[in-house]
Amino acid sequence: MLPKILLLVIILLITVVSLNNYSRSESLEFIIYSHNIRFPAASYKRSTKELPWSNRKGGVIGAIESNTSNYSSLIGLQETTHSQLTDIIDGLNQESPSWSYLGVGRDDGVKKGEYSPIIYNKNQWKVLNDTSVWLSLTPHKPSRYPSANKNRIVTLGIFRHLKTGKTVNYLNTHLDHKSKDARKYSAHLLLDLINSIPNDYPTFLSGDFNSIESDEPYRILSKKLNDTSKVSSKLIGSDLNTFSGFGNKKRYNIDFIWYSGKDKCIPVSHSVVDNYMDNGYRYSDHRPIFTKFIVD
Ligand SMILES: *[C@@H]1O[C@H](CO)[C@@H](O)[C@H](O)[C@H]1NC(C)=O
Ligand SMILES: *[C@@H]1O[C@H](CO)[C@@H](O)[C@H](O)[C@H]1NC(C)=O
Ligand SMILES: *[C@@H]1O[C@H](CO)[C@@H](O)[C@H](O)[C@H]1NC(C)=O
Ligand SMILES: *[C@@H]1O[C@H](CO)[C@@H](O)[C@H](O)[C@H]1NC(C)=O
Ligand SMILES: CC(=O)N[C@H]1CO[C@H](CO)[C@@H](O)[C@@H]1O
Repeated sequence: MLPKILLLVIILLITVVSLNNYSRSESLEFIIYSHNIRFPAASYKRSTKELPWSNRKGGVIGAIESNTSNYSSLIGLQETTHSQLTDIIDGLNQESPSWSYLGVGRDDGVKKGEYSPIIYNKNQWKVLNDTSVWLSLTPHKPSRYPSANKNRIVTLGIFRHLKTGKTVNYLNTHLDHKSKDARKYSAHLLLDLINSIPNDYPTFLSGDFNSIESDEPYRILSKKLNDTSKVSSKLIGSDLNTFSGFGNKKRYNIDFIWYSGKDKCIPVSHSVVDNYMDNGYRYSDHRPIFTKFIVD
C-alpha cells in the first residue's frame, strides 16, 4: 500500500513543479536597435548641413532613450569613437546608472579607432560572452582585409536576460565602404562566426552593411538569416531609407537587422526612425532602425 501512495505523492510533486516551471517560462519581448551615428568629423571634413558632434549627441542619445525605454533592449552603434561612446554611456546613465558596453576600437583592439559597440543595461542583461573579431584574413588581431579601406570589426555578445532567463546571441558590425570584395568576404566571415557559436539560441546581427538589397553581401546573408524589414508583421517609418546624408539628396537602404531563430523568435515590428532634431538639422547621416522581437 505504502509504495503506491508514495508513487502518487511523487507524481503529484513532479506535476506541481513542472506546472510551476511552465508558468515561469515567460517569453522575452525586446528590442534590437541599430544606428550609424557618424564619427565626430573635424570642421573641414563636415558637409554643409553637418553639425559638430557636441550639437548632434543630444539627438543620438534622445533617440535611443525614447525608442528603447519601453522594453529591454540591446543597442548596436557604428562609427563610434571612444569619446562618443563615453558621451552616450554618460548620457544614458543620467536616467539610471546601469548602462555599459562591449567592444573595442578597431585600430588597436583597445580604444583607438571606431567601435561597433553593443550597449546594454546591466539591470536587464548578464554578459556570458564578449568577443571582438576583425573582418580580415587574421580575425583575432587588429587587421585589415587586403583591399579594404579601414580595419573592420564585429562585436559579438552572448546575453542572458535576467528577468526571463532567455539567452540571445547578438552581433553588431560595419562593413567596408570602399571594397566590394571586402564586403563579400565579410558576409561569409559573419556567417561562419554565427555558425561557430556553440549554442542553439536565437542570433541577431545588426549593422551598416554598405550594401543594398541587390548587392552580393545582402544575398549571402539572406541565405541563412532573415531581414526583419522584410518579415516583420509591421513596418513603421515615413522614410524607410536608412542613409539620408545630412542634406536631403542621397537615400539608400544599407542598415539592416537580421535574425535566425526559426519558430523560437518572432519579429513583431521593424521601425526606421526619423533623424531630424528640433532645429531642423539631422543628428546623423543615417536613420536609426529597430526591431521588436518576441523570443519563446
Ligand atoms: C524546472 O526548470 C529547471 C530550470 O530551467 C530545470 O532544470 C528542471 O528540470 C525543471 N523541472 C521540471 C520538472 O520540468
Ligand atoms: C512607449 O510607451 C508609451 C506609452 O504606452 C507610448 O506612448 C510610446 O509610443 C511607446 N514608445 C515606443 C517607442 O513604442
Ligand atoms: C566566447 O565565444 C567565442 C566564440 O564562440 C569563444 O571562442 C570564446 O572562447 C568564448 N569566450 C568565453 C569567455 O566564453
Ligand atoms: C525566417 O522567417 C520565416 C517565417 O517568416 C521562418 O519560417 C524561418 O524559419 C526564418 N528563418 C530563420 C533562419 O530564422
Ligand atoms: C515611437 C517613438 O517614440 N519614436 C521616437 C524615436 O525617437 C525619435 C527621435 O528622438 C522620436 O522623434 C520618435 O518619436
